[in-house]
Amino acid sequence: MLENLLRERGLTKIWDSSEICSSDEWEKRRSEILKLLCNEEYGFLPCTPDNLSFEVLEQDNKFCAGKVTLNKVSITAQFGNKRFSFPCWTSIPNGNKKYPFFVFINFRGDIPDKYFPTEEICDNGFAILSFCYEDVTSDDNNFSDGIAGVIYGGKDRKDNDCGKISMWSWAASRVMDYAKTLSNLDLTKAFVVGHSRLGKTALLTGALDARFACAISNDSGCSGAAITRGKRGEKIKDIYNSFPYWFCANYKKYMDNEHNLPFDQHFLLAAIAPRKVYVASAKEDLWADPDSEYLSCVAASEVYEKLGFTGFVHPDRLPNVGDVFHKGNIGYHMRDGLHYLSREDWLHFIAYLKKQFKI
Ligand code: GTR
Repeated sequence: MLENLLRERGLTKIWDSSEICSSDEWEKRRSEILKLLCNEEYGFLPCTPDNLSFEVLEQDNKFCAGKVTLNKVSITAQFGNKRFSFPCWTSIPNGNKKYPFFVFINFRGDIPDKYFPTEEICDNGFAILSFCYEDVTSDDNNFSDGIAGVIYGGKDRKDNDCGKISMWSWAASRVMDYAKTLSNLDLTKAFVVGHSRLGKTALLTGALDARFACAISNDSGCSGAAITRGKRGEKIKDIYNSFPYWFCANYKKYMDNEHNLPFDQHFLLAAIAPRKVYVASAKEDLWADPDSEYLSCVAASEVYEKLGFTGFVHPDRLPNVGDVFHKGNIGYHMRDGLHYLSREDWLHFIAYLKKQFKI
Protein backbone atom coordinates (compact mmCIF):
# COMPACT_ATOMS: atom_id res chain seq x y z
CA MET A 1 0.00 0.00 0.00
CA LEU A 2 2.67 2.53 1.00
CA GLU A 3 4.73 1.79 -2.09
CA ASN A 4 1.77 2.90 -4.22
CA LEU A 5 1.30 6.05 -2.16
CA LEU A 6 4.96 6.94 -2.62
CA ARG A 7 4.72 6.30 -6.36
CA GLU A 8 1.64 8.54 -6.61
CA ARG A 9 3.59 11.34 -4.96
CA GLY A 10 6.19 11.10 -7.75
CA LEU A 11 9.18 11.21 -5.42
CA THR A 12 12.72 11.62 -6.67
CA LYS A 13 14.96 8.65 -5.82
CA ILE A 14 17.72 9.33 -3.32
CA TRP A 15 20.01 6.71 -4.75
CA ASP A 16 19.72 5.40 -8.30
CA SER A 17 21.43 2.10 -7.98
CA SER A 18 19.42 -0.67 -6.40
CA GLU A 19 22.59 -2.16 -4.97
CA ILE A 20 23.96 -2.00 -1.49
CA CYS A 21 26.37 0.90 -1.21
CA SER A 22 29.56 1.30 0.71
CA SER A 23 29.83 3.96 3.37
CA ASP A 24 32.33 5.89 1.17
CA GLU A 25 29.88 5.93 -1.73
CA TRP A 26 27.14 7.09 0.60
CA GLU A 27 29.29 9.88 2.07
CA LYS A 28 29.89 11.16 -1.47
CA ARG A 29 26.17 11.10 -2.28
CA ARG A 30 25.37 12.57 1.11
CA SER A 31 27.56 15.60 0.51
CA GLU A 32 25.85 16.15 -2.88
CA ILE A 33 22.47 16.03 -1.10
CA LEU A 34 23.60 18.52 1.53
CA LYS A 35 24.76 20.90 -1.20
CA LEU A 36 21.42 20.56 -2.94
CA LEU A 37 19.44 21.24 0.25
CA CYS A 38 21.57 24.28 1.10
CA ASN A 39 21.60 25.62 -2.43
CA GLU A 40 17.88 25.28 -3.11
CA GLU A 41 16.16 25.46 0.27
CA TYR A 42 17.96 26.62 3.42
CA GLY A 43 21.00 28.49 2.11
CA PHE A 44 24.61 27.86 3.08
CA LEU A 45 25.52 28.24 6.74
CA PRO A 46 27.67 31.08 8.08
CA CYS A 47 31.39 30.44 7.88
CA THR A 48 33.22 28.85 10.78
CA PRO A 49 34.32 31.36 13.42
CA ASP A 50 38.05 32.12 13.82
CA ASN A 51 37.71 31.63 17.52
CA LEU A 52 35.11 30.51 20.07
CA SER A 53 35.05 31.24 23.76
CA PHE A 54 32.72 30.30 26.59
CA GLU A 55 31.99 31.97 29.90
CA VAL A 56 29.80 30.68 32.73
CA LEU A 57 27.70 33.66 33.79
CA GLU A 58 25.50 32.09 36.48
CA GLN A 59 25.44 28.80 38.34
CA ASP A 60 22.83 27.05 40.48
CA ASN A 61 24.03 23.66 41.69
CA LYS A 62 20.88 23.05 43.71
CA PHE A 63 18.46 23.08 40.80
CA CYS A 64 15.68 20.41 40.78
CA ALA A 65 15.91 19.73 44.53
CA GLY A 66 19.70 19.56 44.32
CA LYS A 67 19.77 16.85 41.64
CA VAL A 68 20.91 19.12 38.80
CA THR A 69 23.33 21.99 38.15
CA LEU A 70 21.90 24.72 35.97
CA ASN A 71 24.44 27.06 34.38
CA LYS A 72 23.94 30.04 32.13
CA VAL A 73 26.82 30.23 29.69
CA SER A 74 27.75 32.85 27.13
CA ILE A 75 29.05 31.51 23.81
CA THR A 76 31.11 34.01 21.83
CA ALA A 77 32.15 33.55 18.20
CA GLN A 78 34.81 35.76 16.68
CA PHE A 79 34.84 36.45 12.93
CA GLY A 80 37.81 38.68 12.07
CA ASN A 81 37.20 41.80 14.13
CA LYS A 82 33.49 41.06 14.61
CA ARG A 83 32.11 39.17 17.61
CA PHE A 84 28.77 37.61 18.33
CA SER A 85 27.59 36.16 21.68
CA PHE A 86 24.48 34.26 22.69
CA PRO A 87 23.43 32.59 25.94
CA CYS A 88 22.93 28.88 26.45
CA TRP A 89 21.69 27.03 29.53
CA THR A 90 23.05 23.69 30.65
CA SER A 91 21.06 21.43 32.99
CA ILE A 92 23.30 18.52 33.96
CA PRO A 93 22.54 15.88 36.63
CA ASN A 94 24.85 16.12 39.64
CA GLY A 95 26.06 12.49 39.56
CA ASN A 96 29.56 11.36 38.78
CA LYS A 97 28.95 10.14 35.22
CA LYS A 98 29.19 11.14 31.59
CA TYR A 99 25.61 11.95 30.63
CA PRO A 100 23.97 11.52 27.24
CA PHE A 101 22.55 14.91 26.31
CA PHE A 102 20.08 16.88 24.24
CA VAL A 103 20.88 20.12 22.46
CA PHE A 104 17.46 21.71 22.50
CA ILE A 105 16.65 24.60 20.18
CA ASN A 106 13.78 26.31 21.98
CA PHE A 107 11.38 29.17 21.48
CA ARG A 108 12.18 30.62 24.89
CA GLY A 109 15.10 30.75 27.27
CA ASP A 110 12.98 29.78 30.29
CA ILE A 111 13.82 26.68 32.31
CA PRO A 112 11.67 24.75 32.88
CA ASP A 113 9.43 25.71 30.01
CA LYS A 114 6.12 24.49 28.63
CA TYR A 115 8.06 22.63 25.91
CA PHE A 116 10.77 21.45 28.24
CA PRO A 117 10.21 19.22 31.36
CA THR A 118 13.76 19.70 32.65
CA GLU A 119 13.51 17.73 35.88
CA GLU A 120 11.94 14.70 34.22
CA ILE A 121 14.56 14.71 31.45
CA CYS A 122 17.37 14.83 34.03
CA ASP A 123 15.67 12.19 36.22
CA ASN A 124 15.85 9.92 33.20
CA GLY A 125 19.63 10.28 33.12
CA PHE A 126 19.98 12.89 30.38
CA ALA A 127 21.54 16.35 30.45
CA ILE A 128 20.05 19.11 28.34
CA LEU A 129 21.74 22.15 26.79
CA SER A 130 19.24 24.67 25.50
CA PHE A 131 19.16 28.06 23.87
CA CYS A 132 16.50 30.48 22.71
CA TYR A 133 16.49 30.80 18.93
CA GLU A 134 15.77 34.52 18.93
CA ASP A 135 18.91 35.14 20.98
CA VAL A 136 20.74 34.04 17.83
CA THR A 137 18.78 36.11 15.35
CA SER A 138 15.22 37.43 15.29
CA ASP A 139 12.42 35.45 13.68
CA ASP A 140 11.63 38.05 11.04
CA ASN A 141 12.94 39.75 7.95
CA ASN A 142 15.56 41.72 9.84
CA PHE A 143 19.00 40.58 8.68
CA SER A 144 20.92 43.13 10.70
CA ASP A 145 20.56 41.69 14.20
CA GLY A 146 22.46 38.90 15.99
CA ILE A 147 24.47 36.52 13.85
CA ALA A 148 22.59 37.79 10.75
CA GLY A 149 24.17 41.21 11.29
CA VAL A 150 27.62 39.65 11.42
CA ILE A 151 27.06 37.64 8.24
CA TYR A 152 25.29 40.23 6.14
CA GLY A 153 26.41 43.51 7.72
CA GLY A 154 23.92 45.47 5.61
CA LYS A 155 24.54 43.46 2.37
CA ASP A 156 21.56 42.06 0.46
CA ARG A 157 20.75 38.39 0.68
CA LYS A 158 20.69 36.53 -2.58
CA ASP A 159 20.26 33.11 -4.22
CA ASN A 160 21.73 30.56 -1.85
CA ASP A 161 22.71 32.86 1.01
CA CYS A 162 21.50 31.43 4.30
CA GLY A 163 18.12 32.08 5.82
CA LYS A 164 17.24 32.06 9.51
CA ILE A 165 16.82 28.27 9.85
CA SER A 166 20.47 27.86 8.82
CA MET A 167 21.54 30.43 11.39
CA TRP A 168 19.65 28.74 14.23
CA SER A 169 21.19 25.48 13.11
CA TRP A 170 24.66 27.09 13.14
CA ALA A 171 24.03 28.06 16.79
CA ALA A 172 23.08 24.47 17.73
CA SER A 173 26.48 23.38 16.40
CA ARG A 174 28.20 26.04 18.53
CA VAL A 175 26.41 24.62 21.58
CA MET A 176 27.86 21.25 20.56
CA ASP A 177 31.30 22.91 20.46
CA TYR A 178 30.71 24.01 24.03
CA ALA A 179 29.54 20.51 25.04
CA LYS A 180 32.91 19.18 23.87
CA THR A 181 34.61 21.19 26.62
CA LEU A 182 32.57 19.53 29.40
CA SER A 183 33.89 16.37 31.04
CA ASN A 184 30.51 15.15 32.37
CA LEU A 185 28.84 14.70 28.97
CA ASP A 186 28.99 11.60 26.77
CA LEU A 187 29.90 13.06 23.38
CA THR A 188 28.96 9.85 21.58
CA LYS A 189 25.35 10.37 22.70
CA ALA A 190 24.44 13.89 21.58
CA PHE A 191 20.88 14.44 20.30
CA VAL A 192 19.54 17.61 18.70
CA VAL A 193 15.83 18.39 19.22
CA GLY A 194 13.38 21.04 18.06
CA HIS A 195 9.69 21.64 17.55
CA SER A 196 7.96 23.04 14.48
CA ARG A 197 10.18 25.63 12.74
CA LEU A 198 12.84 24.50 15.18
CA GLY A 199 12.11 20.87 14.27
CA LYS A 200 13.06 21.81 10.69
CA THR A 201 16.18 23.36 12.22
CA ALA A 202 16.98 20.22 14.24
CA LEU A 203 16.81 18.05 11.10
CA LEU A 204 19.10 20.38 9.17
CA THR A 205 21.52 20.39 12.10
CA GLY A 206 21.55 16.60 12.29
CA ALA A 207 22.18 16.40 8.55
CA LEU A 208 25.05 18.90 8.56
CA ASP A 209 26.74 18.13 11.86
CA ALA A 210 27.76 14.48 12.17
CA ARG A 211 28.61 14.90 15.86
CA PHE A 212 24.90 14.43 16.59
CA ALA A 213 24.03 10.77 16.93
CA CYS A 214 20.32 11.45 16.46
CA ALA A 215 18.21 14.37 15.23
CA ILE A 216 14.67 14.66 16.58
CA SER A 217 11.96 16.70 14.90
CA ASN A 218 8.60 17.32 16.50
CA ASP A 219 5.69 18.44 14.28
CA SER A 220 8.16 19.91 11.78
CA GLY A 221 5.81 19.68 8.78
CA CYS A 222 6.38 21.66 5.60
CA SER A 223 10.08 22.04 4.69
CA GLY A 224 10.85 19.86 7.70
CA ALA A 225 10.09 16.15 7.83
CA ALA A 226 7.01 16.18 5.56
CA ILE A 227 7.17 15.15 1.92
CA THR A 228 6.34 18.24 -0.15
CA ARG A 229 4.90 16.59 -3.25
CA GLY A 230 1.19 15.94 -2.71
CA LYS A 231 1.31 17.42 0.79
CA ARG A 232 -1.85 18.62 2.48
CA GLY A 233 -2.01 21.67 4.75
CA GLU A 234 0.93 24.04 4.39
CA LYS A 235 2.66 24.14 0.99
CA ILE A 236 5.87 25.85 -0.17
CA LYS A 237 3.82 28.80 -1.41
CA ASP A 238 2.24 29.29 2.04
CA ILE A 239 5.44 28.96 3.98
CA TYR A 240 7.50 31.10 1.62
CA ASN A 241 4.89 33.85 1.50
CA SER A 242 4.70 33.98 5.32
CA PHE A 243 8.31 33.24 6.23
CA PRO A 244 10.62 33.94 3.25
CA TYR A 245 13.44 34.75 5.67
CA TRP A 246 13.57 31.17 7.02
CA PHE A 247 14.93 29.97 3.65
CA CYS A 248 17.30 31.04 0.92
CA ALA A 249 15.92 33.08 -1.97
CA ASN A 250 16.25 30.14 -4.40
CA TYR A 251 13.44 28.32 -2.58
CA LYS A 252 10.79 30.60 -4.03
CA LYS A 253 11.26 28.93 -7.45
CA TYR A 254 9.31 25.99 -6.04
CA MET A 255 6.16 27.84 -5.01
CA ASP A 256 3.32 26.04 -6.83
CA ASN A 257 6.11 24.11 -8.52
CA GLU A 258 6.94 21.31 -6.07
CA HIS A 259 7.33 18.79 -8.86
CA ASN A 260 10.45 20.53 -10.08
CA LEU A 261 12.27 20.26 -6.77
CA PRO A 262 15.42 18.20 -7.43
CA PHE A 263 14.78 16.45 -4.08
CA ASP A 264 12.06 16.14 -1.47
CA GLN A 265 12.16 16.24 2.30
CA HIS A 266 13.02 12.52 2.63
CA PHE A 267 16.46 13.61 1.36
CA LEU A 268 16.83 15.69 4.51
CA LEU A 269 16.03 12.71 6.75
CA ALA A 270 18.29 10.42 4.72
CA ALA A 271 21.16 12.92 4.89
CA ILE A 272 21.36 12.04 8.59
CA ALA A 273 22.07 8.33 7.80
CA PRO A 274 23.69 6.22 9.05
CA ARG A 275 23.05 8.18 12.23
CA LYS A 276 19.54 8.07 13.66
CA VAL A 277 16.59 10.32 12.99
CA TYR A 278 13.28 10.59 14.84
CA VAL A 279 10.03 12.05 13.55
CA ALA A 280 7.16 12.86 15.92
CA SER A 281 3.70 13.83 14.70
CA ALA A 282 0.41 14.91 16.27
CA LYS A 283 -2.87 13.64 14.84
CA GLU A 284 -4.58 17.02 14.74
CA ASP A 285 -1.62 18.91 13.33
CA LEU A 286 -3.13 18.99 9.86
CA TRP A 287 -1.14 22.03 8.76
CA ALA A 288 2.04 19.94 9.21
CA ASP A 289 0.33 16.87 7.65
CA PRO A 290 1.21 13.75 9.70
CA ASP A 291 0.76 11.41 6.72
CA SER A 292 3.41 13.29 4.74
CA GLU A 293 5.77 13.24 7.72
CA TYR A 294 5.31 9.49 7.96
CA LEU A 295 5.79 8.88 4.22
CA SER A 296 9.07 10.73 4.44
CA CYS A 297 10.31 8.18 6.98
CA VAL A 298 9.14 5.37 4.72
CA ALA A 299 11.01 6.85 1.74
CA ALA A 300 14.21 7.68 3.65
CA SER A 301 14.45 4.10 4.90
CA GLU A 302 15.90 3.09 1.51
CA VAL A 303 19.27 4.61 2.37
CA TYR A 304 19.66 2.81 5.70
CA GLU A 305 18.74 -0.46 4.04
CA LYS A 306 21.25 0.03 1.22
CA LEU A 307 23.89 0.69 3.84
CA GLY A 308 22.97 -2.62 5.47
CA PHE A 309 21.15 -1.14 8.49
CA THR A 310 17.58 -1.36 9.68
CA GLY A 311 15.69 1.65 8.40
CA PHE A 312 12.10 2.41 9.35
CA VAL A 313 10.27 -0.55 10.89
CA HIS A 314 6.56 0.00 10.36
CA PRO A 315 3.42 -1.72 9.10
CA ASP A 316 2.28 -1.29 5.50
CA ARG A 317 -0.35 1.35 6.25
CA LEU A 318 -0.66 5.00 7.21
CA PRO A 319 -0.16 5.90 10.89
CA ASN A 320 -2.74 5.95 13.69
CA VAL A 321 -2.81 7.65 17.07
CA GLY A 322 -0.73 5.62 19.52
CA ASP A 323 1.68 4.23 16.92
CA VAL A 324 5.21 4.04 18.32
CA PHE A 325 7.86 2.59 16.00
CA HIS A 326 11.14 2.34 17.86
CA LYS A 327 12.83 -0.67 16.29
CA GLY A 328 14.87 0.95 13.53
CA ASN A 329 17.33 3.75 12.89
CA ILE A 330 14.36 5.90 11.99
CA GLY A 331 12.16 6.33 15.07
CA TYR A 332 8.59 7.55 15.00
CA HIS A 333 5.47 8.15 17.05
CA MET A 334 2.11 9.73 16.50
CA ARG A 335 0.19 11.07 19.47
CA ASP A 336 -3.28 12.52 19.80
CA GLY A 337 -3.81 16.26 20.03
CA LEU A 338 -2.52 19.47 18.57
CA HIS A 339 0.68 21.11 17.35
CA TYR A 340 2.74 21.20 20.56
CA LEU A 341 5.90 19.74 22.08
CA SER A 342 4.37 17.81 24.93
CA ARG A 343 5.72 15.83 27.85
CA GLU A 344 4.36 12.77 26.06
CA ASP A 345 6.62 13.53 23.09
CA TRP A 346 9.69 13.85 25.33
CA LEU A 347 8.93 10.52 27.03
CA HIS A 348 8.82 8.83 23.62
CA PHE A 349 12.14 10.41 22.58
CA ILE A 350 13.70 9.25 25.84
CA ALA A 351 12.32 5.71 25.45
CA TYR A 352 13.68 5.50 21.88
CA LEU A 353 17.13 6.75 22.84
CA LYS A 354 17.34 4.46 25.87
CA LYS A 355 16.50 1.48 23.68
CA GLN A 356 18.72 2.38 20.72
CA PHE A 357 21.75 3.60 22.68
CA LYS A 358 21.41 1.18 25.62
CA ILE A 359 21.23 4.07 28.08
C1 GTR B 1 3.68 27.87 11.28
C2 GTR B 1 4.44 27.41 10.07
C3 GTR B 1 4.85 26.00 10.25
C4 GTR B 1 5.50 25.78 11.58
C5 GTR B 1 4.96 26.66 12.68
C6 GTR B 1 5.84 26.90 13.89
O1 GTR B 1 3.05 29.05 11.17
O2 GTR B 1 3.59 27.58 9.00
O3 GTR B 1 5.65 25.58 9.18
O4 GTR B 1 6.88 25.84 11.48
O5 GTR B 1 4.65 27.92 12.26
O6 GTR B 1 7.05 26.95 13.81
O7 GTR B 1 5.26 27.12 14.96
